[in-house]
Amino acid sequence: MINKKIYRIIDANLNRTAEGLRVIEDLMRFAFNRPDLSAALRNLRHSIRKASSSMFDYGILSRDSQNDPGLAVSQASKNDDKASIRDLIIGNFKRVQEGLRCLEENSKVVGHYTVSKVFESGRYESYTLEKAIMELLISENRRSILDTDIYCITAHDHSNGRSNIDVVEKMLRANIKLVQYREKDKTLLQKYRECKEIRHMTMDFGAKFIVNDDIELAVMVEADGVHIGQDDFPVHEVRKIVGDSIAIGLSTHSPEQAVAAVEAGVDYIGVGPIYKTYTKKDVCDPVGFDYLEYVVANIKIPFVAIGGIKSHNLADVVKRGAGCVAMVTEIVGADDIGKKVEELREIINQSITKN
Ligand code: 3NM
Repeated sequence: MINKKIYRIIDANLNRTAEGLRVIEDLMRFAFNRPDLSAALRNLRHSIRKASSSMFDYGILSRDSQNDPGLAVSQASKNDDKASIRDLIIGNFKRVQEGLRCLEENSKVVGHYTVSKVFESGRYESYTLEKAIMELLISENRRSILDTDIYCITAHDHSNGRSNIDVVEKMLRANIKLVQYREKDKTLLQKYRECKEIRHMTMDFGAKFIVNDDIELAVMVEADGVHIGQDDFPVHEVRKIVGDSIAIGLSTHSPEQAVAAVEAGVDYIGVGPIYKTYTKKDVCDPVGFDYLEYVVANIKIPFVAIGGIKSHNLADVVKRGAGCVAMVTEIVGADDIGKKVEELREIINQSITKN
């Protein structure tokens, strides 16, 4: 006689496992554009279906969905509320792993010992996939640092006598969501103190904070990112110090440097100088639109256009595909930073719609 109670559990967990895998599989396929991970999840789903085919009929015949007390419990509970894609992925991996464990244990009871081993190896495979996908999410989160229109950078010398703190506060009040601290001529202690304060301010306003050049300072003040140049330490060494959650940005000035930056694993690149700039010492001649257009067409990681960008030429840069634009003097040197940001945003919005 078949053990209906156990087969009912097997049926429920086959569905739980396959459905959980399908949710993550579709996210990898449609939201993350990762056919490799989507295929790995699909293969796992199929291998479980195939291995369990001999139990499938008994499982369905033992099903009694109408009288499953689990539905009423689930409908009445908010434990499965998902606030983000990350929650969705974590929740569904747990569902898959719990499902596979139930399958593994229960299939032994009904004499399917060999099949139980397939469920066990599937569970281990799901742990590996979970790790790969969590790494992907962490890297996507770092890259999302440029998901904004204007990237503001400090420069005390160009701020009309105002302090960096004063300038940053005005930026944040203008709804700027990304600020880089860049100061070449201050002591480490001065920089540390200013960065500490700016970190608190950016947190309060829900903005991201990047520290220029100084890797240790970025770690100390728990910045969201560090921005380095071509002559700074190699990216893999910087990664060792900043860990997995801090984004690394790198200034680039040519297609070769862009390709190398992607290979080195940076999270975003600076593309410039688009126009002549006097703000950065020792920077190369303007790279113009050729390099910007190359990046738009060929580089798959986020980028920010920089160098000599002002109200009068901003539209040309945006129309050529720059989704995020960095400006130093145009913003820190403005008499009214709030008004300047508003004006720049209007230009950006008009240029995007006219694209
Ligand atoms: N990096 P402004 S150009 C900090 O091309 C910086 O990598 C550049 O200042 C690069 O907006 C630059 O005042 C200075 O021209 C940009």
